[in-house]
Amino acid sequence: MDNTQSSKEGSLRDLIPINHPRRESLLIREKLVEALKDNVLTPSGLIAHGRGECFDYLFGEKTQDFAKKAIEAASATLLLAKNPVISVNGNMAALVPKELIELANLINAKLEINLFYRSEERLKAIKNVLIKNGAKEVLGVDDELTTIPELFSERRKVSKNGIFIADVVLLALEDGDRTEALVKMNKKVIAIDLNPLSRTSKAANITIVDNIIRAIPLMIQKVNELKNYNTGQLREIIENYDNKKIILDSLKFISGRFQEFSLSL
Ligand code: PTJ
Repeated sequence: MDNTQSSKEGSLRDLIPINHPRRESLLIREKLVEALKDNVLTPSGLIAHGRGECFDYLFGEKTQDFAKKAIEAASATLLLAKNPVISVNGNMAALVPKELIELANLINAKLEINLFYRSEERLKAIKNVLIKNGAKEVLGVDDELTTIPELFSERRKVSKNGIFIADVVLLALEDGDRTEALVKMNKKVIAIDLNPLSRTSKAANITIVDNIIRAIPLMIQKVNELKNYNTGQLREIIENYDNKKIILDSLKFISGRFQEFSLSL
């Protein structure tokens, strides 16, 4: 790509009118397009985002109660974890790099890059983004790797000191197989996924049906609120949490939205 072309594309953001009703959403798309040019995002990451946008539209682009409850249980789980790991992929690094690092610092979690479309180029680009945003250590790139049993995608490659020994793994925009494999390895999986029907959402121990753009900052807020709770109080939050009910609530919300739309016609 020559310089003229890239500077022309760089100004696409300026084409979005300030008062456009979908401005925020369009600016997020531009962020992803930039990340694609920098090799942080894989082309399929754009498609995955589009699927997410569709669900987010149904949720009114707001964090609904079922997500707030999951965020509370997730925050309590992360605070009680001995070896928490935040698994980072291209979309997460493109959209919430600073917030991921802030959350990792708060809960003393490791950051590990784990990609479906794994390549040396992307690993380096994503690591650079995390380091630029303040990460001290990023696993999954230059450290010793091992493999998750019974998993055949590139996501099977995990850090020996990270996901492999983690007791709690926070992940997002996942394809399902790895979540199922991690749960089989007795790890607690917290998944952020706007699609409550996905295999990831079904397999995770805690499913946050929300956009990572809102969910990660809300988790930072919640962890700050819960960090003074004692172990008993945190355990109580987790014991009272029912993931199946949360997913059902999100499905009920979607059907309610369809009814609302049809009544408004
Ligand atoms: O690991 P990488 O970077 O090589 O990229 C892998 C992708 C993201 C391409 C891969 O995991 C993939 O194809 O994902 P899927 O199967 O499309 O699943 C992505 C899920 O994330 C879908 O259920 C979307 O609804 C959901 N999603 C998309 N954008 C967001 C989201 N969930 C939360 N926040 C979002 N912003």
